[in-house]
Amino acid sequence: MKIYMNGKFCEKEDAKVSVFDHGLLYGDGVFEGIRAYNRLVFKLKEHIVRLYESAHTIMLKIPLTRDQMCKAVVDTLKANKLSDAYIRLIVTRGVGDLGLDPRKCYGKPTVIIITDSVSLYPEKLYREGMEIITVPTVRNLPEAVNPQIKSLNYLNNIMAKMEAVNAGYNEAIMLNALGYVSECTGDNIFVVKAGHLITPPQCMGTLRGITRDAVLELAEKNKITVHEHVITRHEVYNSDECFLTGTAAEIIPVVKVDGRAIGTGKPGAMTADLIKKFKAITGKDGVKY
Ligand code: PXG
Repeated sequence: MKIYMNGKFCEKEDAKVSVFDHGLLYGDGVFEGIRAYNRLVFKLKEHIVRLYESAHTIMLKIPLTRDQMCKAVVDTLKANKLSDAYIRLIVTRGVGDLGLDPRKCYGKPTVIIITDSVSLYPEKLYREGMEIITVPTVRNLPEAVNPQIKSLNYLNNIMAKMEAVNAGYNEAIMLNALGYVSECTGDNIFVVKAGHLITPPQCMGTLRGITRDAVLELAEKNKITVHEHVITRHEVYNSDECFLTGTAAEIIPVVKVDGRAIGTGKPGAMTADLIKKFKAITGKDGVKY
């Protein structure tokens, strides 16, 4: 396996960062998770835009232009001869000293690109739907660490993930500090009610997921009415269908939330249709390599 590290390729065993890297010391950095299907990188430009926007907010100057970064992603896929892959793009503040001060990193961020196989939820969950719960850990306040920043500091989500796993579930709903549904630990959430598609807006502390955007685009093309508005657990429990979206998970049906069956308790028709339509675009849209 060839890993891209600061402009060079190295073997997995040699792909190491310094113990003084502020990505390790403080989670000071940003990342993206991207997919390639059949030699097409899905929504590459959108992921690169989100990466650079996250970096801009934390005042991290990435030492490559956006075009150079796209090329580095493609070069890494080619070097690994992968036609289908999960791509992890990481940019840290770089090597500094033991203080917080990012100026000590001397403007030399660490850029890493890892390409690997994707780890999906078990196939059975896509067929039968998954059961999720709401967990106590709430989403970060936008005025503290804004959830739009895809930063290397994922403790908020990891705490929520642990609560889900400890209770025997794969994924969990995180509420925001006001108690409204925000998203899941690594996926966005949608519900279907009376033929309309509903998902929480970004102001709920919801990451603007690339898969979420792709589903909204698909809905628009297929004349499905979409509402981005506040939802409570009550709306989720009483929805006709529910599903999650994410780069790794794609679209996965949810059939039970906090012990309440959603709709018929089976994956819904609109969810199945969107899964089909989503699969069709991943096989044909994207940056070719
Ligand atoms: N919300 C959060 C908090 C995420 O981290 C998504 C939604 C989905 O966004 P995209 O753009 O992928 O449609 C994410 C991204 C994991 C894992 O191991 C998940 C993500 C990132 C890194 C790891 O579950 N999800």
